[in-house]
Amino acid sequence: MTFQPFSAPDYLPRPILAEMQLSRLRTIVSRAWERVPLFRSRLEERGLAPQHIDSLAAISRLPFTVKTDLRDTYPFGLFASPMEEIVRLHASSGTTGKPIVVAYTQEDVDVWTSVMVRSFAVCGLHKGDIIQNAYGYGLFTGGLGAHYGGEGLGATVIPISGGNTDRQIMVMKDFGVTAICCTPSYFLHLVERAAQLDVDLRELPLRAGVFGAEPWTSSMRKRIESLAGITAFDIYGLSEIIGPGVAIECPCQDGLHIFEDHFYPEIVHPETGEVLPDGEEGELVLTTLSKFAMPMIRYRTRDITALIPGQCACGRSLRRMRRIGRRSDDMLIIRGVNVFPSQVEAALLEVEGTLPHYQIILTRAHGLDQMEVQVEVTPETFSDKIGALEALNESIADALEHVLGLHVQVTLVEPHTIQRSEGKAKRVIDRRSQS
Ligand code: DLL
Repeated sequence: MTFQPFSAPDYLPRPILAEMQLSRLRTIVSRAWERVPLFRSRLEERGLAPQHIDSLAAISRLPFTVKTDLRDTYPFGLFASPMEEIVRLHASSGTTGKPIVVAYTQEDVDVWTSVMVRSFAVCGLHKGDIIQNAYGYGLFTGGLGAHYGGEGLGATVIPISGGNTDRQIMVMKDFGVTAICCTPSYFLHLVERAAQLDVDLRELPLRAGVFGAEPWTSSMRKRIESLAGITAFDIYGLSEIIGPGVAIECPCQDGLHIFEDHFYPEIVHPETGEVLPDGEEGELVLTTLSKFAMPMIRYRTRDITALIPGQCACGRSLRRMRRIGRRSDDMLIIRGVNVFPSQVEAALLEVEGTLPHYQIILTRAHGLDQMEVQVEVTPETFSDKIGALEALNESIADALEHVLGLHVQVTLVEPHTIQRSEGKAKRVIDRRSQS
């Protein structure tokens, strides 16, 4: 593989990288202090000011930022740039009906593009590659993030977005696609559909997949790689930090390299918040070192991982994290869409004739996550005519689709059929690993 100049920061000697991180950290803390009232007041409560950040270790004195901070300041309360300097907004689902909103200046979009370019380069992609971008375009960061990265690399990008699997397969075949980006579960679905259509992906020029936005396992990777004859790379990111491009797997497939020149990682104990040493599993906390429009300081991702000690065999100096297997909160990721059980509850409360007893059942069919919502109806409704029940079913499905942005199967059940719990209700039954 030829060395790409834009990949140079991947190989910075650690002391130089640390110097760069500290100088960027100081700038970003000062910026947040000057421009984000919530951050300033939290610092003041602790008797801290930007000048106290005199070493990288001092970061652990700074307060955490959590998802509810974004919700509580919805939509623009954490912005550190005036709207005239903001060139892009994205959004992702929160725990209530309102999404969380994230902002980018032109410089931020350029940083995002550069980390995506570097991510693709790590996966061995280059000018001349034809990238089928099947991440959703829109408020979700996957589509545009991968799009700009692919173009920035000089590759040819096909902005096909998600869905319409038969067309995806036709395009992949007819356009000579060499790399694809989408969620791993969607790709597995695509592989299975291709088999039904008698298309053998192993005979196509496709050689790499850049998969992320949801947890997946190494057994899923093996399956994908052998069925499609490709190398499958794990890409990680989140809207609050930038989108995809926070970390990427290299061909050693032994953890994801974090772009530490832009994102400073820590692992903390999910309950106590205490910083844990390398190798220990905990919650990933990220600080953006270069984002202007919306600096995120010590953001609690809720993603559980560990920083891997030692250097990678690929020679990059960037530290690695283990792939994300789970989250510490209850956020579900269904076909790449973030879903919170509380959103389902909120939607059901709006529909008359239902009881607040429901259960979410997750299964996997043909590689795709399926979500069924079982809802108890009131005894009055249950004794109604079939037509009335059908109408109710439809209005629940519509309400859920409106809130979640996802079509789910709704099953109405008799009162008292859903098991009650003495403690917390078990809202989610996840059978995905059994299917
Ligand atoms: O999912 C950004 C993204 C797009 C990443 C495309 C990779 C590819 P959000 O919608 O804000 O952003 O969701 C972020 O998704 O906190 C993780 O829980 C989960 N997630 C993202 N990538 C991975 C991954 C995008 N590779 C949330 N493995 C994160 C496991 C992932 N979970």
